[in-house]
Amino acid sequence: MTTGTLITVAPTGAESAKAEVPALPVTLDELLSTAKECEALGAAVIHVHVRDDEARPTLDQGRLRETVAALRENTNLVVQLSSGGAVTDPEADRLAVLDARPDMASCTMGTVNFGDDVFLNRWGFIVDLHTRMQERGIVPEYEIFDLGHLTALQRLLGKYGLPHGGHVHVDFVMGVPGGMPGTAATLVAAQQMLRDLPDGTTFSATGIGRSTLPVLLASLSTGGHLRVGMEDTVTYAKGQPVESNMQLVARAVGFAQLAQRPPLTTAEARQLLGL
Ligand code: KMH
Ligand code: ZN
Repeated sequence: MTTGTLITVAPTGAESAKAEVPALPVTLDELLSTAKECEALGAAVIHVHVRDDEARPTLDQGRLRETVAALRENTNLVVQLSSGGAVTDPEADRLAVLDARPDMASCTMGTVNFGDDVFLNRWGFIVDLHTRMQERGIVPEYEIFDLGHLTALQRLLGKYGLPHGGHVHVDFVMGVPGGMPGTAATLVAAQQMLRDLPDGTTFSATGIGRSTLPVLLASLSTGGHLRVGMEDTVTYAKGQPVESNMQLVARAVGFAQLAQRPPLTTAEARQLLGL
């Protein structure tokens, strides 16, 4: 049965520079006002990367804790911290993200070329993330950058069991240079592979850059959910920079409503995700 649409906003990421993308929310105040406005529009989950005073990506524990607390105080959004960080972040710091006790954290299911860089995710590190989240009652979102990452997820769940809450939710991050392409055909192929995962597994999808709209439309039409935001997309249309995360969330909500799959509330999102 097709449900409403879970909309996740990923407002900041670790890749864009504030100097080049002035609308990027990088301070706690900017993040909070973005979060509140995106929630009012229909987002239910926020995928968070934090920045330091110079707007550089950081995994500083104090900042992560302060951000989780402030989002909880000011919104009902499901708070998902990135354990991916930036490609330069050491494993120990990425694992320590879980100490900030978010509702959810990302868990990338394998290594992928990431433009000119490598986003390294060793098997042993994935196991540590998964099992530590089980112990701490944090719900993972399994990030899938390539089709083989789904096979790794099947292996992970087979060996180490279901995540906290028992529900499996994956996010297809498509169109990264070095990962799977952001096309409808690839999304359908990825979706077919979900058959090898536990019944009821849900997926959201996001397309980087110019693959944003094809992936969004393909996900909606195949029963998937949506992730949007300036982590993934800084161009709204050809030659038109994104003005704000709200602009991207509003567009996603509009498409979801047209598809007769309106946004899930934050309470419905918690139920879906097993929180
Ligand atoms: N910044 C990328 C290297 C995640 O948040 O878990 C990794 C990333 C995935 O954004
Ligand atoms: Zn991220």
